[in-house]
Amino acid sequence: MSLTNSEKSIIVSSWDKVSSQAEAIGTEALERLFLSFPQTKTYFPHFDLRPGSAQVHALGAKLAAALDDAVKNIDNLDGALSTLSDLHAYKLWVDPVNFRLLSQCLQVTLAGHLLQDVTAATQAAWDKFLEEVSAALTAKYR
Ligand code: HNI
Repeated sequence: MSLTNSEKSIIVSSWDKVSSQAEAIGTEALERLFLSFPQTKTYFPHFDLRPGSAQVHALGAKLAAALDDAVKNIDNLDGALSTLSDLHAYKLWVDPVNFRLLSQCLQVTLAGHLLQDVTAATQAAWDKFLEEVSAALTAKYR
């Protein structure tokens, strides 16, 4: 189901509050992913996955930049994420179930940065937004 205008404005305003910490958010979310769901590490045999890894930090920064771009193009997620969608489907072959796991880690991480700005409505909007982002990134599998 697509995002309502009110959900879109919640995403834009809450991201605005933490976007200066975007790199840290991306990195922390990946660290949580590898710690909580170790099976996801199989996609990164070529990475140093230890805490504090420069490679994880670099990918976290790219992940955050992609999210920033998605927030800025919230009305055209498919278009904004098309290149990344090709990458994940045709080159990386990431199983779509993993997107749900990363979305959960991103939500916990975001909550740790938004703190008192997290309401039930914020949480629900991010859950839906990340589902839409994941759908755009996995659309090419079908
Ligand atoms: Ni993902 C590379 C964004 C989910 C495994 N991924 C990227 C890059 C971005 C990115 C940006 C860097 C592309 C480049 O260098 O041009 N990935 C995203 C986003 C999501 C996501 C926005 C979901 C919200 N990726 C996942 C998931 C997995 C995943 C769920 C697997 C568990 N991604 C990868 C791998 C790479 C990658 C593997 C390549 C890393 C490398 O540098 O070799």
